[in-house]
Amino acid sequence: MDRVAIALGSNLGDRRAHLDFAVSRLRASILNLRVSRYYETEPVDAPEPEPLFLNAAAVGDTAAPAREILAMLMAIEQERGRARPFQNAARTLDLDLILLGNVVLNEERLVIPHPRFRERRFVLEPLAEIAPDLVDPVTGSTIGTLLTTINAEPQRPRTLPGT
Ligand code: PH2
Ligand code: MG
Ligand code: MG
Repeated sequence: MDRVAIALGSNLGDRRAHLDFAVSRLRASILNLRVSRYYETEPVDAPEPEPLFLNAAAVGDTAAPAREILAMLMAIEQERGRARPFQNAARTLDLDLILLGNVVLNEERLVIPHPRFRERRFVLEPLAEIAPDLVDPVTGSTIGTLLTTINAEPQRPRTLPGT
C-alpha cells in the first residue's frame, strides 16, 4: 500500500462542482482520503488570459500501480468534459498524480513525482495543509520544507517588462 498525493484544479465552468465531483470519485477508489480546502489561485504559465483557478490536494492510500491511477484520473477528467485544445488551456478539471509512496518513474507521459510540483505553490500549499510530512523521494524533502523553500524565494513577475 502506498500513500498517494493528487493535485486538483479547475478554472472553467462550475469550479467547485468539478472539484466536489472529483473528490467523491476519488473517495470511492482511494482509502483514507483526506482533502484540503479549496484555494483560489492565479493561473501560472497560461499562454493567454485565463480565469482564476480553484486548487486543492488529496492524500490517501492505494495498492494500485501508477498507470492504473493515471487512467482513473483521466477517466474522472473525461466525465467533466475535459478538453485539451493547447497546453495549459483553461480546464473544467485537472487531476495530477504528484507522489506515490517512494515510486520514482521517468516514462513517456508518466513522470512521478510530478516534474514541476516543487515550484508550484498552488500544489504545495494545499498539500502542506493535509500532509506536511509527506516526503518527496527525489529530494528527500518534506512537503512542508518544499513550501518554505518557495516561500523564501522572491516571486517572479509573470511577464518580464520589455519582452
Ligand atoms: N495548472 C497548470 C498550469 N497553471 N495555475 C494554477 N493556478 N493552478 C493550476 O492548477 C495550474 C496552473 C497545468 O496543469
Ligand atoms: Mg496540471
Ligand atoms: Mg494534468
